[in-house]
Amino acid sequence: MKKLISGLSGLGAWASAAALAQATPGGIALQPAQSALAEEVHFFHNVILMPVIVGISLFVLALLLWVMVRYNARFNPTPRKFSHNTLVEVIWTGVPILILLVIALPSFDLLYKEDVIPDGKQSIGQGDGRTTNFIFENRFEAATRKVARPAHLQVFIDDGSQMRRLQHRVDYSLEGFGEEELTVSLNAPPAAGERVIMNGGRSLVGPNGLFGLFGEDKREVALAPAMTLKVTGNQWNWTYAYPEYGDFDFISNMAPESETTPELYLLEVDNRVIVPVGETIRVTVTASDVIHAWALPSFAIKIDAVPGRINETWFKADREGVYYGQCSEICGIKHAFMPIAVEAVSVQAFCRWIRAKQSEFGVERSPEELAAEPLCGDAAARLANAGALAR
Ligand SMILES: [Cu+2]
Repeated sequence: MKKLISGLSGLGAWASAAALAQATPGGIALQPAQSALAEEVHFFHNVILMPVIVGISLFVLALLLWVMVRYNARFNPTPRKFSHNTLVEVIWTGVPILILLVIALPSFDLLYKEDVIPDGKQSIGQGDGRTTNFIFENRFEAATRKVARPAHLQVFIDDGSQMRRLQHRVDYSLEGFGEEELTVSLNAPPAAGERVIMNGGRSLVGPNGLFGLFGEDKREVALAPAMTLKVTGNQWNWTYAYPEYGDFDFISNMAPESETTPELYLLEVDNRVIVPVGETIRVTVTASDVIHAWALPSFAIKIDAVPGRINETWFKADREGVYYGQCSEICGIKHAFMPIAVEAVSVQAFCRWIRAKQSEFGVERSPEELAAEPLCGDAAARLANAGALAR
């Protein structure tokens, strides 16, 4: 246990973090979804794919039984000899095309969301008890990605302890679509100390409820990545690098059986990947020897790690905790022994961990480089003032 703890020494994170998602003995269902994108994947599976599959299977089974019973030699001694039926042939060609369209359209949408890194952005306004108009800067790298519909802008009030989502037309109105600045006019001014969080972007992830027939519309604007995690598959472990934080890297090996629990054996590692909760993480994936695959079922991520090539995907952990996955491309004799463990912690804890790793690896950072670090830049300044950040 001592060796395991050393990776996170001083953070106390090892023992306290809850396992939120892992493979379980005998499990056949999908692991619980732990991000909006994974929820959307599950929605697609449960509401569209499974009913279609079950329906087709039962229909074909019924046809088979009907043919076997009604048209066997005993019940049908003199069979008819026709070989064509235009109507039936049109139906059995046309209906499968329609079924494929019903499956394909939402699945292309999902593939796009998994593959394309979202570029949503956040503008934050401070309440003072009087101001009702807040500006969302409608500027994106690609002009075509401007917020163009009310659904692409989500407005929240953050009172310091919780975020409350506001409703378009009920709580606020919008002006300036297609322009560089969108004005959010709230019906009631936020109190002093409250913040107005405006998330805008064209990439909406999460189940849409299918017109309210299957639950509520839970789509949220996917924000652009706050940071990048570089993953390299090796025979038989993973290397994780943090390019924006001095590019230190470390190897994550499977924890030996004697140092973990029976439930987590083959899933636990000696050095977990630490990421901030609630932030979009860009993941770049490659390999050093043969093809591996970095897979985290609870985030609906499975992406090949190919030597000489960089693949890219993203995820956002909504809750603090540990998420387990496994290499998912047979890569050699110890393929089953290169698990993945991602631990999502608060931004403050993440930045403390980054600082600890930087000093452990002797990463030299100028004050400017530290200040420019995503998420931790401001925290670094506060660290210098306050000594240490409370978790
Ligand atoms: Cu592998």
